[in-house]
Amino acid sequence: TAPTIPAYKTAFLQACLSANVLTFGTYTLKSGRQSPYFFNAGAFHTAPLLSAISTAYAHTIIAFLAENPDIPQPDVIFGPAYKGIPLATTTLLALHTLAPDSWSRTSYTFNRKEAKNHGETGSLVGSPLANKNILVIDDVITAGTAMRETIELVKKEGGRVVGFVVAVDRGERISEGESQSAMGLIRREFGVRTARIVGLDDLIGVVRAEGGGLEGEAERMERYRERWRASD
Ligand code: OMP
Repeated sequence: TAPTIPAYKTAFLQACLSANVLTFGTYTLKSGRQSPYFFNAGAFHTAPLLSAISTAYAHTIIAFLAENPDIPQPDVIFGPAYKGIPLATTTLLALHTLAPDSWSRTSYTFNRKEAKNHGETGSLVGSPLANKNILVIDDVITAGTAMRETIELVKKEGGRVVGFVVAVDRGERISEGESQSAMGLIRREFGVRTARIVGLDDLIGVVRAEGGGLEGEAERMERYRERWRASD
């Protein structure tokens, strides 16, 4: 029998397609790669879409902590600016709705892109991170540059990164000459456990299932996957 896909994951994938969160064309990525698809977390800007993505993060986080019982309960959900800001705040609310007893003392935090030097100062909004257990959430991981900056920022503020959860793991090699994935690098180099709502295989699956003129897009995604697929 085929493994059952959890309802939250199906709802998330459907939302990606119906709201044009997942788009097709020729995109130049932050890493300079040319991709036939793009995942834009900024397109989750209505209440039903925010609900779909935050519920999916919350279920993914709860399963991740259940599978890794030695990970301490996070004190803070950290979402890097800008796209991580609504993701961290709504995910914290969704966690609290699903399991209020476990999440009523957890905070959210995000960084400012520009440090502020009047009023309350500093580069963070939300809970301080010093000596806290921090669960980082981010939208997409490709070559891992954004992830590295975020982990370094949390460490600089004195926080302990206890997990890293992304909505979309593109499953790509960190560079042309390397076979490991950016998520693999987080686990090995930083010793941080990781989880994802979906990977590229899930995205291709939903595009294939949609049929209706998206066959060409699915094929281009499959060719891209062959070109950039990481070993783990
Ligand atoms: P890396 O820093 O190479 O891992 O790229 C991840 C970042 O690229 C994300 O945080 C996004 O800002 C952006 N991005 C997307 O938003 N969606 C994509 O599908 C691909 C990228 C990207 O540029 O790789």
